[in-house]
Amino acid sequence: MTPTATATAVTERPAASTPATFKSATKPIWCPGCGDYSVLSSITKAFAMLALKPEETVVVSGIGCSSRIPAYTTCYGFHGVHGRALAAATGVKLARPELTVLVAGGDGDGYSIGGNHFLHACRRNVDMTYVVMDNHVYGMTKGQPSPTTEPDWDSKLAPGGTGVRAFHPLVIALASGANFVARAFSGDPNGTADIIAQAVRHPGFSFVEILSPCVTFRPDQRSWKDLVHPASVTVTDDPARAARRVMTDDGFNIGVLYAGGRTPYPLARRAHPVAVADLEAEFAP
Ligand SMILES: Cc1ncc(C[n+]2csc(CCOP(=O)(O)OP(=O)(O)O)c2C)c(N)n1
Ligand code: SF4
Repeated sequence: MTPTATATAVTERPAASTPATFKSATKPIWCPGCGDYSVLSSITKAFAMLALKPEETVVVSGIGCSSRIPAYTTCYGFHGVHGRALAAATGVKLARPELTVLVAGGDGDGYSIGGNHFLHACRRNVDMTYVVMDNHVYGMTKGQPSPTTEPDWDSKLAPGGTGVRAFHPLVIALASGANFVARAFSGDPNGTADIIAQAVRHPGFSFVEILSPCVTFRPDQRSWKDLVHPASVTVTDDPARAARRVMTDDGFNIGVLYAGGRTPYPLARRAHPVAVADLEAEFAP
């Protein structure tokens, strides 16, 4: 073997994964300063921390600025319809239990049109991680209030505010049976990566709510960096205790708030997977 051939063989050996392993060549088109850039970095960092491989990992989303994330990774991806990411991801995980499934999206996608799927995904407790980039607004469609918008947020599209009480995703997740509940902040990419890694490792349905500012339609959210603070309480496995805490905190407590012990939905690999050709034959006219 020539020295050149030896050098080639060494460089071709698969390297340990790094965050860059999971970043695709597609350049994000988010607004400069959008919190979602950091969330993308935290997700790729978490995957590298967990020594995952892109071909063993699936990123599923619906529609929204935040839901563009699958295209920016080298993992398998599914960019589906608005509000249906959790349903698609549940199908992926049941069909291919050996894959790591991460679902990503926004508060509009996940809590409004996808709200019903959110409740039942928590309840089913299928082993996957759901990351919501919550900016309290519909960013992609130019600034309509979302379920987590403050009732008095005054905007051109909702003069004087909606007057409607905000949805509380963490309490809803706890009440519905999510097995891991955490809050993170996009401005703390390392802390967020660590929380996402813990969420992926934890069995069952893990929910990570990430405060991720929309600098274009909610410039006021630039102040979030001064408001967030580490949760002053240790993680609990008691959902009622966790719910009481998050109902009375200021909404800026960052950390893992609940890690439960519910048995995840049983995943069994089909003994005889159905061939795609056979499935197609069933639908043939
Ligand atoms: C069925 C359907 N209804 C409505 C829309 C329009 N739509 C696209 S994105 C979006 C909201 C996005 O907001 P969010 O999920 O919070 O994500 P963000 O853009 O803020 O990251 C809406 C209403 C759609 N694409 N499909
Ligand atoms: S509109 Fe808001 S959420 Fe969408 S890319 Fe711009 S800053 Fe981010």
